[in-house]
Amino acid sequence: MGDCIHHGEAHRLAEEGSFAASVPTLPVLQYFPCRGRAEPIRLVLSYARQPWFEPPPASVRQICSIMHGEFDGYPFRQLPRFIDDELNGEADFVQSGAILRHLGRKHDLYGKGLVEAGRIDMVLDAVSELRAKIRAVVVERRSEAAALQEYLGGVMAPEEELKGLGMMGPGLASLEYLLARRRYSDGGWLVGAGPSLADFAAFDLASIIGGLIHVDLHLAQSQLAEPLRNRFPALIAHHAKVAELHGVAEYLASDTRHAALFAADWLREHGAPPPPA
Ligand SMILES: N[C@@H](CCC(=O)N[C@@H](CS)C(=O)NCC(=O)O)C(=O)O
Repeated sequence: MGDCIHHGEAHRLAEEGSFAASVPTLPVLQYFPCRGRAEPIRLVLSYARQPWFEPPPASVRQICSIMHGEFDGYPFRQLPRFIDDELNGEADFVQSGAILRHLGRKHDLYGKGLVEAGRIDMVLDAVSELRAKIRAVVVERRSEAAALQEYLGGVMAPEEELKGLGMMGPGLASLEYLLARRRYSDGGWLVGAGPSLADFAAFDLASIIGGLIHVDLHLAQSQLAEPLRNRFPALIAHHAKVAELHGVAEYLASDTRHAALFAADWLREHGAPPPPA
């Protein structure tokens, strides 16, 4: 598929060999060496057969230091940042949702017409809220038993139970409902006749919760995997369908995919050097 996929021990670096020559023509994705908020972006790039470049971890530490002391390129002081290789360098974005939507518009993954685009936005925002809920369990509450139980009884409650709960916002049953009832798609996708941004975002969420692709299962993920499979069969089938897409399947099987789930883990371990004086 291209330079974003490699098989071997180390990731290739900008400074090395023939890859160096190709870097100026590749879009750059600045992020931590983990899946995190960049993963749906990587999935979309893979599906679009668009190779990309990611700075190596040592450079990411430097980038963190710059981003904390410099608004230029980092107006909101966080990653991911995505610099497209086209559009005269004007397409230089932060905010994971903005980057994803840019790629959706560019690669025709944002539905057909205003109605589908609006539905895709609905799903993207709901997935973003659901992502915050699993992150709170795994990162903030360190997968403690009480947090997992609350999550299983709330966010992971089956449809009929969820309807009777006081929990605010979406549960996984909300996505299950859209898929199982073919609410916005007859083709097994979330919205429309083919894959869209909504599918890549939902795929990533299910991967986080169920540890469905990699073997690097955190305790939390392994405890949630079984109920995920039993309670949300349409979401599981959808996950398998996205995993089989050309480009995506190659990316998932490659060494390019980071094992770590959340940026917070990397940041805790490696931190950032202080901003330049
Ligand atoms: N709303 C932003 C949030 C970005 C965000 O939370 N970035 C975190 C990593 S996932 C970060 O850069 N943390 C390092 C820091 O704040 O210094 C987005 O979606 O891009």
